[in-house]
Order: sequence, then structure tokens, then C-alpha cells
Amino acid sequence: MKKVAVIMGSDSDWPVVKSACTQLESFGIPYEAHILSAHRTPAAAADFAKNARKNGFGVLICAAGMAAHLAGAFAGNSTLPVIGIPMKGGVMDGLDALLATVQMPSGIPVATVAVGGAKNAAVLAAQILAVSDDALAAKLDADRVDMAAQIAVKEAKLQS
Ligand code: RP5
Repeated sequence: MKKVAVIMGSDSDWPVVKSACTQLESFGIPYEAHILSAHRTPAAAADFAKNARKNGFGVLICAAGMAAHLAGAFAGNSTLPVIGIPMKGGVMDGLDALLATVQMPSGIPVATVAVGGAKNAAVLAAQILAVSDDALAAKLDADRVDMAAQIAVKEAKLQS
């Protein structure tokens, strides 16, 4: 199976980003987590993105806050699908990062999840890999069944 790269702009993003890793682990998806910044380590970030396909990655998840260029920089340096996680913080507490992540110029897309949406980033990465992986698709189906069952339990509790 292809690996997922989980990239964050700073170690301060890790408390949120780690839930993406937990979710990938629950699906049995191999991943690597790295701290790389579009601003503080631009050469290393570009190098990682340029070599990601040949290094066995299938999807790139990039989490950044404030002037959140990380996902865009990765998307500009790779044709692998890039999922952006805008992070809270900054003068607009995440809205700034959301706009910086989602408002990509035509031709270079970033699939942007909610502010702090690390779990959804991992689920979307799994869905992308599952296009050509029936076993992984079955795990995603099972996850949906489990989610519905949990709601059913809560509903039953509410009505009791
Ligand atoms: C971004 O700036 C990081 O992704 C982080 O969300 C934000 C703040 O970084 P630190 O100043 O905490 O390192 O590059």
C-alpha cells in the first residue's frame, strides 16, 4: 500500500495533527509524520514534495496555521493529491489559515478540510487510497457502520 505523508508546519501543530495519525493507524495505513515548513525550511519542504511519489507516498496531508502556505507549496511541487488542514491560531484564529489553504490558484488544487480537521484529513486520504484497494474500502464501510451504530446507541439512550 502507498504511504501517507503527514506534514506539519511546526511541532505546535502536533496535538491536533496526531489524531490524523491515529486514524491512519486504525485503518492500517502506513504513514510518516514530519515537521517541515514552507517558510522556515522551504528547501527541505520542496525536496520532500518533489520526491514523495518516488519515495512511495500516495497522499500528502499538510497542516499549517497563520500564513498557511504549506499545503500549497506541496501541491506546487507534486502531482500527488494534497489534503490541507488549516490550524487554529493567528489573528483570525484559523480563518486566516483556512483561506490561505483553500484559496488555491486554478490548476494547483488543495483538498481542504475544516479548521483542525485532522481526522477528516486521514479519512479522506484513506478514501483516495481505497479507490484502488478493496480491502481498505471494506474498512471504510465498516467504519461507517460502526459510526451509525454508535449514533443508534446514543439515540436509544436519549429516548429511554
Ligand atoms: C505555522 O505557524 C505552523 O503550522 C503553526 O500552525 C503556526 C505557528 O507556529 P509556531 O510559531 O508555533 O512554531 O507555520
